Amino acid sequence: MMTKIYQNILILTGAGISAESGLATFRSANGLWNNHPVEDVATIEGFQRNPALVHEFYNGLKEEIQKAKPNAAHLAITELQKNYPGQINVVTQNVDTLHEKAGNRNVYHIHGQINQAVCLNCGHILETFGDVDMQTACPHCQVAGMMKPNIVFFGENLLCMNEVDRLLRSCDLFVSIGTSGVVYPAAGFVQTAKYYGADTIEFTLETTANNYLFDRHVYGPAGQTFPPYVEELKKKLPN
Ligand code: BV8
Repeated sequence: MMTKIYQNILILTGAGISAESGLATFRSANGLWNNHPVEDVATIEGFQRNPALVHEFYNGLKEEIQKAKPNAAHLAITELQKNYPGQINVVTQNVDTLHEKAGNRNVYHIHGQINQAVCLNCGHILETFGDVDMQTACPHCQVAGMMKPNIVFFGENLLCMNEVDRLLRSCDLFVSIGTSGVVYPAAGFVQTAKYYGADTIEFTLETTANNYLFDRHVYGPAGQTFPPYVEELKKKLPN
C-alpha cells in the first residue's frame, strides 16, 4: 500500500499497545484476566453476582495502571498528532489512561475508563483513582452501594459509539495497534472503515482474527514498529 497523504486517520488500540508499559494483555493469559476468570470480573452477570469481587479486582488494576508509563508507541501518536495535518483520532478498547499520559488528544474510550465509576442510581460519573466499592456513596445523589466501575463489561453496550461511527465512515486511513480482533463490535470497525474506502494497516505480534481485512501487517512490538511508520507518513508531506 502506498503511504499517501491522509486527511483523516483513525487509530484503534487494544491491550497490546500497553504491553510494553508492563500492563497484561487480555488474552495472552488464556482467558484469565489477571488470574481471574473473565466471567467473574468482566461480565455484567459477574458484577450482578458479586459486585464486591469486581470492585476489588478493578481497585487492584487501578493501582497497576497508575504506576504504568506510556511507551514509544503512545508517544508516537502524540508526535503524529502534533506534526501531521488533518484529523487524527484515537479509539481505544483499553481502560488505562496511557494515551492521555502520553499527551494524545481526541481519545475515545469505548470500553470505559479505570479511573471512573458510574452511579447506577443517578448516572453521575465519579472520576477517581481511589478505591470504589459497595460502600462508596455517590457524591451527587448521596446514595451508597450503587457505584459500578465505568467499564463496559461483556453484554453491555459500548460508549462513544455515535462519534466512533462517524469517524469510521470518514477516515481514509485505519490503523490498528495491539488488538487481537476478537471482541465485537470493535473487531468489526476495520470492516466499516474499509467499506467506506479507508486504507487499513495493523500493528500486532501475531496473526489476528480479522487480519484478512488489513491491506498491510506490521509484526513486532508496537514500541519498535509504530514510531518508524509515523516517520514514513511524515516523509510523504511536502517540505
Ligand atoms: C456488545 C472491559 C451489544 C474489561 C472489555 C459471539 C460472536 C461475536 C460477538 C459476541 C458473541 N457473543 C457475545 C458477543 C459480544 C461480545 C464479544 O465480542 N465477545 C467475544 C469474546 C466473542 N461483546 C460484547 O459483549 C460487547 N458489547 O456487544 O454490546 C450487546 C448488548 C447486550 C448483549 C449482547 C451484546 C462489549 C465488549 C467489551 C467487553 N469489555 N473490557 C476490561 O478491559 O477490564 S473487552 C476486553 O477485550 C478489553 O477491553 C480488551 O481491550 C478487549 C480486546 O482485547 P485486546 O485489546 O485485543 O487484547 P488481547 O489480549 O485480546 O490482544 C492483544 C493483542 O496485542 C494481540 O493481538 C497481541 O498479539 C498484541 N500484542 C501484544 N503485545 C504487543 C502486541 N502488539 C504490539 N505490540 C506489543 N508489544
